Amino acid sequence: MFIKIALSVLLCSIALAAADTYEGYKIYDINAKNAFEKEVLYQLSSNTEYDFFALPKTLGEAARVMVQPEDQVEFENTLNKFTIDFTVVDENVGQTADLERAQNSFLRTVLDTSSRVSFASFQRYDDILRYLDELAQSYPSRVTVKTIGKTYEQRDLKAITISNGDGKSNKKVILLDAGIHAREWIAPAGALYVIHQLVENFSANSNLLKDYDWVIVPVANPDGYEYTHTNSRMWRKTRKPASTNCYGTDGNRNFDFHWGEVGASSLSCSDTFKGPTAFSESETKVLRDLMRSLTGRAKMYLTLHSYGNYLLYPWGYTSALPDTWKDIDEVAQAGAAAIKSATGTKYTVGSSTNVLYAAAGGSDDYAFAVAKIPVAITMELPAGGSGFDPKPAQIEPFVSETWIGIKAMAEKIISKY
Ligand code: 0X9
Ligand code: ZN
Repeated sequence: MFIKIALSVLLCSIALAAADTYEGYKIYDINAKNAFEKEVLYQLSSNTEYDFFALPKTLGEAARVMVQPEDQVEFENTLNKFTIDFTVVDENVGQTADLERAQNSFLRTVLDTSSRVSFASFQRYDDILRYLDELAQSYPSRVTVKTIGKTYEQRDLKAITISNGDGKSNKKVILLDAGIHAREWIAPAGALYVIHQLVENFSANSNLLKDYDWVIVPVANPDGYEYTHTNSRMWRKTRKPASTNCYGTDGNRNFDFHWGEVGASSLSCSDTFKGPTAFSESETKVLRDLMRSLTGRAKMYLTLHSYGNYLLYPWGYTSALPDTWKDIDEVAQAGAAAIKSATGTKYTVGSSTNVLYAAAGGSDDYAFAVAKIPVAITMELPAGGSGFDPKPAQIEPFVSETWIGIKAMAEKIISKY
């Protein structure tokens, strides 16, 4: 009896350790050839053990899913049974994550320390806060950094406000955040690049700051972000315990607008757990309060995620469109067109439900419907590596391309509002 319990405790802790390290996890690309095969994938995606990174609606675009070792045989058998084609794009996610972690920390220590921020490696949360504080010190007339709240693990959540220093208050605002989802590392890097451009390349971008201030939260889920650096590369949620066995809530299912109605899980272990109540997480409460404090002034809310090259707008909870969808679409189309003509990269533009999937409780729907910000857009940056892990050398090209799109959207906003 004792041996049996000890053995099951041991197996359970091995499984938990593997979950953290992703030892033996595989990532599959699956090409559904027809509607039936797509339907099989939709059915599989309701199994919370399968982590679907991408499940595009369009036929011809591959789905991508991460599967733990103990489920791989059954998973492959199911695909084989229906003759659905798949390829393994990562044979061992744990090994890849270890290698990439070592490469990234090596690059962080050896690369150019002459400039204030580097886009040659992914930054830790401390580095990011240090950069914000340095900017506030060096450009006191144009930059203020405020602690807007605390995370569950008591980290400071910070927002940087960037102005042109003309001393005028209560200007219109562009509100931007990134990193609601911990593993989407390119998103905070993109927000840092926006900050870098607006502050350190002010003269080239002063048109974006004439009648508008920018308020930016570059890492909206710092506990999760740090956890992906130290423990578990593919972590998505916050870090507050959600039940005896499971941690974290999906911040982008936790906002109180049609909360939990669709595309969100009630299971605390799921990656899309909606939380025990709406705004159960201090991180989402802080974003809520920031949005609401800017009602009337904020004309655009832009939230950076990855991946898939999408510019998404409300609604995420229904396939219906808001009355003013054409105004939002015009802004998003301007971003997509600017990127297309600069680099050739294609972004898909549309409502979340119609081009991606229905998921209620997102920050974009809340910003639009409750905080009354007339343009709310989720920008899904490009995939790198197996999706969430661009190579360090890809950061600069990705974030400078993203900036081209953001700048074009901001210019459109400035001309319209
Ligand atoms: O599912 C999400 O939260 C977003 N995609 S991600 O791959 N970054 O997780 C899309 C959110 C779109 N907005 C809403 N559904 N409200
Ligand atoms: Zn995301």
